[in-house]
Amino acid sequence: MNELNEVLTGLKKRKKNLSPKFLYDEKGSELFESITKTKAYYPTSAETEILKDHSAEMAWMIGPYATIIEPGCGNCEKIRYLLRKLPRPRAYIASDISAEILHRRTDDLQEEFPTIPILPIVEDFNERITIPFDNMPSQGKRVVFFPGSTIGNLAPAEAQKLLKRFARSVRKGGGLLIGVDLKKDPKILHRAYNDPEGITAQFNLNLLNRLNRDFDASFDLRQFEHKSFYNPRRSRVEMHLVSRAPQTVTIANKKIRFGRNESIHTENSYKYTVAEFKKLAAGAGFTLKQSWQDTRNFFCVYYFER
Ligand code: AVI
Repeated sequence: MNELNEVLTGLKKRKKNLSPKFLYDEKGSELFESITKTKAYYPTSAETEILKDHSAEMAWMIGPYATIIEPGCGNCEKIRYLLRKLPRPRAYIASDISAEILHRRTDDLQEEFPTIPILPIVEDFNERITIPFDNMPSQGKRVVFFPGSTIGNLAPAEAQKLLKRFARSVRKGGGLLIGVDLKKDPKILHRAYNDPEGITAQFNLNLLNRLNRDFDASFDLRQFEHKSFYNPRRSRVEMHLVSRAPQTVTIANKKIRFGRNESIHTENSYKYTVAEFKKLAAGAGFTLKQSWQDTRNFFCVYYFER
């Protein structure tokens, strides 16, 4: 299905929804980066604290000559903590869909780590995970590094499919170092997805700007409101855009009607206890070797092996 049809299909449903991938145009990616710097959005600072404090142990568990694969590396920031501690890594393979940013970030990394081969690959990890020199023999482990609780943006069944793809990529004996947000007091979750500066609201509403630009839509951003809340029954934070009034919007000449308070569901962010995530990963063939949490127990980094 092309993207316009995907958008129209989502908006014609009784419960309107859009894929969270539409949140990340250039402006959306910038806004997401700003979210990670707010005080309210704890996952980034909590995960960074864990990586800073425990990367030596993580590196020791991974061992020498490892090939590290980071699907969707974004700004390639967090891998630095691991690369500083890994004994003689064989390569760091970083993939992302945005070629320009990827090459800029991996050039900087190569300068910082001149002895480690850094290999950028432009691709969408939801479609494939390419490993260069796949058939060359190697001594060390293959390890997928997947921080940021990106796995939480997929429903559990989809998340498990992706974990299975990771398991195939790292082969038997390979590892998975993954950061996943923990269940916690809903008040803390609520604040993280409704930051007082209003950056998450801008991030969510920017999706409508994108539809206006890329799909010839007629959304008036003032007529929609950001709404985000924890749904305890589904163990997820939901993000919605709520229509402030009855209105009709056109997208590529198709009319979409909105009732007052009708919402477009734009993202889910699933939260897991350690036991729940361990079980999800076990279903993909991974065994938990170690896990680390920040001092507030908000976030968890897990090391699994296949
Ligand atoms: C990218 N992802 C892990 C973020 C999250 O927390 O689910 C996206 C996000 N949405 C709103 N704030 C941050």
